[in-house]
Amino acid sequence: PPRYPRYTRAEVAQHRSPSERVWVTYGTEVFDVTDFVELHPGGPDRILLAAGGALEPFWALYAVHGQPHVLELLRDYKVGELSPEEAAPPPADTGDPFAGDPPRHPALRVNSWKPFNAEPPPELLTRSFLTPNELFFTRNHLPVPSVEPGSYRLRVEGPGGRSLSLSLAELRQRFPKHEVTATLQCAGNRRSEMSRVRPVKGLAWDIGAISTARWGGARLRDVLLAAGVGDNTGDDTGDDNEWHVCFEGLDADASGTPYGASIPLKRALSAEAEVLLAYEMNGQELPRDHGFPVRVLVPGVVGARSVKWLRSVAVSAAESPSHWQQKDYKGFCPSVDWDSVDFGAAPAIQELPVQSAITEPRPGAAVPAGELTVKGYAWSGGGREVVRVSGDGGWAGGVGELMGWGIGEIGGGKWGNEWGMGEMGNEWGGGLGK
Ligand code: HEM
Ligand code: MTE
Ligand code: MO
Repeated sequence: PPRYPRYTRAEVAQHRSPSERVWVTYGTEVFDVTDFVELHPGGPDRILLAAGGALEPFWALYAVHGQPHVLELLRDYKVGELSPEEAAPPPADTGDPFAGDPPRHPALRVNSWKPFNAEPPPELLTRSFLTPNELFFTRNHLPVPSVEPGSYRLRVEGPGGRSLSLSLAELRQRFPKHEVTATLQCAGNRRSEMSRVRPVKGLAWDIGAISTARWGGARLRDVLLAAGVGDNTGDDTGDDNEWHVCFEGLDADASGTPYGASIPLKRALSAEAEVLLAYEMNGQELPRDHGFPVRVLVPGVVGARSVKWLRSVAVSAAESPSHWQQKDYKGFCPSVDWDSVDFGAAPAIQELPVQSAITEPRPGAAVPAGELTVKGYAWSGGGREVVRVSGDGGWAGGVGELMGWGIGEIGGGKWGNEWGMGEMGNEWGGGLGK
C-alpha cells in the first residue's frame, strides 16, 4: 500500500477554499477534494462548509453519505494521513476561564470564541423547522459554568420572604412538564447588515442569531404559585408600577457578578405566555451552551431574558439590576449616539418585532437563469402568528418553498400543511421555510 504523508489538523485547516485547495479529514485520513467541489451532488456551498476540517459532523446531518459508493468516491482523493499525535486532544489550559467550555459543532459561524458566540450557516438554518441542538445559535456573555446536576439547586424567592429551594429532581417531579415550540432571537440578529448602513457596536451577527426548538420544562407560573406568589401580587401598587421576576445565571464575571435579566410578573404568571423553566431542548437534556441544567424560556421575547444556567428566580418591585437589563438591550432613536445615550430613559426590550430573511441563495451568488427556489425564514415576534410573507414582485402566501422569487403566487397551502398555521399561532413558532 502507498505510504502517505502525515499532516496535523492545523495544516489541514489551511486548505479551506479552492484557491488554497480544499482539504477534509475522515477518520484519520486526509483528502484533497478540490476537484470534486463543483461535481458535488449536494452543491459546492455545502461541501465547502466542511473545508479544512472533519467530515463526520456534517455527514451526521446528511445521512445520504452513509453509503459505500460515497466512501469509495472519497478514496480517490486521498492525499495523506493525520499525524499519530493528533489523536489525543491538546491539554487544557487551566489558567483560561473559558478552558471548561464545551466542544462545538464545526459548522457554526463563530463571531467570538471567548465568550463563545456563533450562528448556524444560513443554508443549515432552514434545513429543518426545528434547529438541531448542535446548530442552534449560541450567545454567551461569559464562560459556560460547569454544573453538577446532583447538587444543583434553584432558589425561588416569592413575596414576603417566602422562598423555595428546588433540586433538579424536584423541579421535574413537583411540576407538570409542559412543552412549547418557540423561536429564540438575539437582539443583535443581522447587526452586520445594520453596520453597512451605519456602524454599530457589538457582535457582527449575520442572519443566523435566531433558532427554533421544542422546549420542555416546568411552567414558571406553577413554580411561582408554589412559592406563594398570588395572581394578585403587586395589585396594590397600581398599574404603572408593574412588578417583575428577576433571573440570575450561574455564569459570573471576574468580580462574581452573574448574568441577569427580568420580565414583567404579568407575563411570568400568564398561562398563555407559556414561560418555562426549561430542562429539555428538542427532547434531550439542555446542552451546556444552552443553559444546562435549567434555563428560562420566554417565548416571543428577546433572547436576553431567557436566562441560562438558572440560579435564582425572585419576584421584585423593580426590574433586574443587572447590567444586561439596565445598560444594554434597549432601543434608541437614530439621533442618539454613545455620547448622548441615557440608558435610564429607555425601556428594556421585551417583545421583538417581525423578522424575515432569505437564506438561499446568498447575497452576491451567481444563479442560473430561469426558475429559482428561494428559501428563507419568517418570524412574527411576540408570539403572534405569521400571516403573510411578501417580496419585491408582490407575491404572498407563506414561506414554505418559495418558487419564483418576485413573481407569481406562493402556495399558502404549503405553509399550512407543513408547519400548520394553527400550530404556529398557538406555539410561538417562527416559520422556517424549506
Ligand atoms: C449528496 C459526496 C460533503 C451535503 C452527496 C452525494 C455524494 C456526496 C456522492 C450523492 C449521494 C447519493 O445520492 O447517493 C460528498 C463528498 C463530500 C461531501 C465526497 C466531502 C468530501 C458534504 C458536506 C455536506 C454535504 C460537507 C453538507 C454540509 C450533501 C447533500 C447531498 C449530498 C445535502 C444531497 C443532495 C441531493 O440529494 O440533492 N454528497 N459530499 N456533502 N451531499 Fe455530499
Ligand atoms: N443567560 C446567561 N446566564 N448568560 C448569558 O450570557 N445570554 C442571553 C440569553 N441568556 C445569556 C443568557 C442572550 S443575549 C441570548 S440571545 C440568549 O441567552 C441566547 O440563548 P442561546 O445561547 O441558547 O441561543
Ligand atoms: Mo442576545
